[in-house]
Amino acid sequence: MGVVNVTPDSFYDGGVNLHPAAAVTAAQAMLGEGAAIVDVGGESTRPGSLGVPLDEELRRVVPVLEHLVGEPVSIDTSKAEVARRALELGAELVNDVTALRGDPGLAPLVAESGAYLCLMHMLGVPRTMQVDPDYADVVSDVKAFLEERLAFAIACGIREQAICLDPGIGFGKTVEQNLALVRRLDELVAIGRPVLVGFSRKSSLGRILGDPLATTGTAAASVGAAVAAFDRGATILRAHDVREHVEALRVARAVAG
Ligand code: HH2
Repeated sequence: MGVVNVTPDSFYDGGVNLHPAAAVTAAQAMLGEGAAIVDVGGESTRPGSLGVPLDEELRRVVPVLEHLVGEPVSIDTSKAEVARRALELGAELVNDVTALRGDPGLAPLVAESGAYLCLMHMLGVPRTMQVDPDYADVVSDVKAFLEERLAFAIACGIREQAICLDPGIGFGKTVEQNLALVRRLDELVAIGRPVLVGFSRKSSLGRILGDPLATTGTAAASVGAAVAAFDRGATILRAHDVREHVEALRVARAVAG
């Protein structure tokens, strides 16, 4: 899954794809490099972010989606109205970092449209989520949350077969908590739905490599995390550097047989 942030302030690619033409070119390049789908987002959810109003999010993503009609697209939003416009324009998957806790209009929309859905774990809200995140056991807590959200989505009429789950790397987690979620990913895979992991460029990678104040990580570090997640059962890897991830994952898959 290639990442296309149509934002001025995303933690890694903020501003790069704010112009619709740049975002479309980036998305097409990612698909050409082997991404199975591109995840288009108009709101940063980086630590400390405040969110954007509906009209601004629509203004950012709709022109991009209009140019990607016919391509495999995911919409990274927690707003039902943004998802509705994206689905009208052919998006196949709704990637909701609030796991249906944000906008009450989102679940019925996804149910009615038959779209795919990603349910992600986040502790708290982006503005404060990195302030001393605390769990009894991070993996068990995330697993219980994802099981509850999966049951909720199914109760809302969303097809179980259309749902994937995501531990939400960096969303209210320390470096060690992020690592534990990948190390013990098999416990989340055991829920029985495909697992998506998005470690790409996140600050934990830079911190593991020795910079305690890092806000991002290198492409090589991202690939290392993606391959580790793949080895433990992740089947969707959300990545900014698509070519590098596709090449590494092809080899990892060949080794796995
Ligand atoms: N991470 C980000 C955004 N959306 N969605 C899922 N399902 N999983 C993730 O790990 C995930 C996500 C944050 O990364 P990015 O989009 O690059 O940054 P920003 O939120 O600053 O735009």
